[in-house]
Amino acid sequence: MKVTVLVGSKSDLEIAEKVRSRLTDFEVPCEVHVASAHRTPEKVEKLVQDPATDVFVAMAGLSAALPGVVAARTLKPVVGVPLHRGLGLDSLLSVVQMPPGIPVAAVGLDAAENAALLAVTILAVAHPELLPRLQRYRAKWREESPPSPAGA
Ligand code: RP5
Repeated sequence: MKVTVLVGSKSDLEIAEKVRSRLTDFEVPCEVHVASAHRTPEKVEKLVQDPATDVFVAMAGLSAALPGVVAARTLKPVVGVPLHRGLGLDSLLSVVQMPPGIPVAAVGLDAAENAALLAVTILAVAHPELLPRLQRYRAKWREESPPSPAGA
C-alpha cells in the first residue's frame, strides 16, 4: 500500500508534508516528490509508472497542470489539490475542470487534510483494516468540532 504525493515545486512542499503527516497517522506509507508538469515532465512520467503506488496525490499552484497530467498517464486514482499561489481561482479551476474522460478527484484550495483522508478512503476499499482508523478519526473530529452557532 502506498500513496505518492507529487508537487510542482519545492515551494509546495510544506503542504505536501501535511498530507504525509496525516497519512502517517493512518499508518499509510507515503512518498513525496517534487516533479513539475512543465519543468520536469520526464520525472513526472517515471514516477507515475511506479507499480507500487496505489493512489496519487498531485498538487500545484498557478496553471496547476500536474494533477491532470498525472491522471492522463495512469488508471490509478488521482487526488488533485489546487494550491493558492496566484489568484487561487486559477489553480482551482484548472484542477476541477478536467475534460470528460480523465477524472481528477479535486479537493479545495490547499486542502491537505481532505486530500489525505480521500486517499485513505480510496485505499480502504481494498484494505478494510483502514476503516476502524477512519471511524476513530471521524468520531474524534466530531467531538472536537466547535458547536454550530445558535440558529445556524
Ligand atoms: C506551480 O507554480 C508550482 O506548483 C507552484 O505552486 C507555483 C510556483 O512555483 P515556484 O515558482 O515557487 O517554483 O508550478
